[in-house]
Amino acid sequence: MRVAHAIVRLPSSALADGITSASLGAPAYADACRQHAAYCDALRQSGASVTVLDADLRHPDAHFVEDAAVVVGSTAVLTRPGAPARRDEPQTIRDAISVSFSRIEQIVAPGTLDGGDVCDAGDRLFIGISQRTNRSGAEQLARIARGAGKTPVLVDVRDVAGALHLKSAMSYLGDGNFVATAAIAPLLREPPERVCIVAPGEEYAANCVRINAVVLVAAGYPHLRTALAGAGYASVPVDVSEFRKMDGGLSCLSLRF
Ligand code: CIR
Repeated sequence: MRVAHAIVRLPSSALADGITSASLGAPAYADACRQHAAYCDALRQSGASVTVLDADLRHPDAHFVEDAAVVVGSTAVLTRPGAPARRDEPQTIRDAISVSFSRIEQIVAPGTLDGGDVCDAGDRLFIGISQRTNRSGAEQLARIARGAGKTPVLVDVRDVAGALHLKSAMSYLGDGNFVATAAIAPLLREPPERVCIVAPGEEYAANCVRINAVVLVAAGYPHLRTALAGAGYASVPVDVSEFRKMDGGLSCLSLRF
């Protein structure tokens, strides 16, 4: 699918106050800003126009915009994040989304859903049930997916090591091909030749993003880049190490459509 646009949000100077389970130290704001700017450049160089929203000082995780909204065909869905501290973030992105989408749906209580648990794979929409997304939220999104002509595939990732979200451990490259960690791959039920399993130690890189002709990959994971090249995909490394300290992956820094 062609990616024409991306919405991002500048990092909050309070980003270190966000939620994290990582023990990698506190992120440095200046470094995070530099990495974020380079990330935006990579999106632009891949052919996307980028809308940059102001930092949100009230929500230290709000630059992880992917969690606040999901695009399903021509519908945008405002989520209901599973972490109470992030619950108001979708409303802060509504105006930016309204510029591009006339049809906006909303996940409602008791449902919770984080966009990081949603992986668009063409005619299928993978939806993770996770620490953040519950069954009600997943089923609400599944109904919207069916209405958009997509088949929802629910995947329970609560026992998958290292998977805060579904997409912490897998990505869709297009053309029927996936990247996944060894832990999540069996749950996807895809033909093995369709799944590039990341090397041990490169699990973080399973969260990558295909943008038109290239795949953006977290910097520092050479085995995955070699595997992608072997499968015919050009890749571009993007350093997101400051965001990793807050459990963020490469995909969660943008909402793409
Ligand atoms: C959180 O725990 O919600 C944030 N600190 C990280 C969210 C990362 N989102 C994502 O991978 N989709």
